[in-house]
Amino acid sequence: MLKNDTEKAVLFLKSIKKKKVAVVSHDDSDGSCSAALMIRLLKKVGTNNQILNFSTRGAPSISDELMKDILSEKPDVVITCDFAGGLDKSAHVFDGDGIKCLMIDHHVVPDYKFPEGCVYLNPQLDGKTMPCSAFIYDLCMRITDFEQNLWIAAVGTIEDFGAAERKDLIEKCMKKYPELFEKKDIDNRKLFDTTFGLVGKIIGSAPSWASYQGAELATKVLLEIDSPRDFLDLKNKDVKTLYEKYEMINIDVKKTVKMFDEKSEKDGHIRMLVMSSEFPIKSKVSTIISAKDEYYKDVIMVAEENTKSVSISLRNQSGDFDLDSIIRESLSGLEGTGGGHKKAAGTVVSKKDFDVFMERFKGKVNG
Ligand SMILES: [Mn+2]
Repeated sequence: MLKNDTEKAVLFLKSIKKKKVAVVSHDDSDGSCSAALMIRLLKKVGTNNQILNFSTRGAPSISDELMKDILSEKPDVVITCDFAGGLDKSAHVFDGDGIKCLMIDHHVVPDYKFPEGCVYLNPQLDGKTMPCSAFIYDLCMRITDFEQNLWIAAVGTIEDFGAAERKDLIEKCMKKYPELFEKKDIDNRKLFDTTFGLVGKIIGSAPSWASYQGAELATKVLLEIDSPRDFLDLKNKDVKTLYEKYEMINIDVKKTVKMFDEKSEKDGHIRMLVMSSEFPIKSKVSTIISAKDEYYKDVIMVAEENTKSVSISLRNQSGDFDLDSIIRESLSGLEGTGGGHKKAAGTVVSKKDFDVFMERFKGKVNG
């Protein structure tokens, strides 16, 4: 049985000195914020460390290619943040190379078999759900005075739809930067539309135009800038680039959301649109759609056809359906991968198995 050993994690982090550290994070906002917090902690409490950031590459796991790139840097320590796929397998690879591992995630905990000595933390092991950046912020606060980085945790929390889970953190951030919150409302959907919410939107759009390198740039920016006010004045060259691209992608996202309103097909509780864009905007689009009142109870599916597969982003805001398990069950024996959270998940299914997958999925949702 896995258990959270926070003390062990604290000791692990405090003992990193004169080491080469690879921080590997999910290629989304919560991942970039988690990595930035982790690196800021290591810079504050560590001495003479060399720290690298790697982002996952389209899948929430360490792909063979990414593993090769990490190992070629010969790190002493690897810290993973905010992704769950095959974590224990990756840990065994690192362990075999004599690399020490700390793995922090907040997704559903699979039946992991970690090597001895690998430290794994997940709020779900304590029966709690919250974004990874909020969880990492708490961990950092146990180690040092870390409050100046609260805004980064708040950005990741809002982007991961976790405001209700971490009301305390968001309210503190509101008190610190009152002028950036036009509405003092804890409703996550309203938080997106505040000036503060724009920071996360800009950070979150980076992987859409530059995939994992975009996520790595987002982390870099969060290390260069010390407050949301400095971020939003766009004086930093990288932030300016991020902002200009964000605006471009936003046009495509708005178009697709409108298309969903007009052209999506309804089948029982399911509402689906097949879209196409030069940017990977599916999950952004499905998040926006599921936040609308009229789709609250629906299972939203935003799909895109690739050469050999169909990839789908799924949302169910009401929580009536456990998307993570419905997807996993529907994929059983088929060529495809997928999963995520109860209310937000994704899958990539081989074209030859797509019809079978959809039939099973509809059966489970519509009964
Ligand atoms: Mn994430």
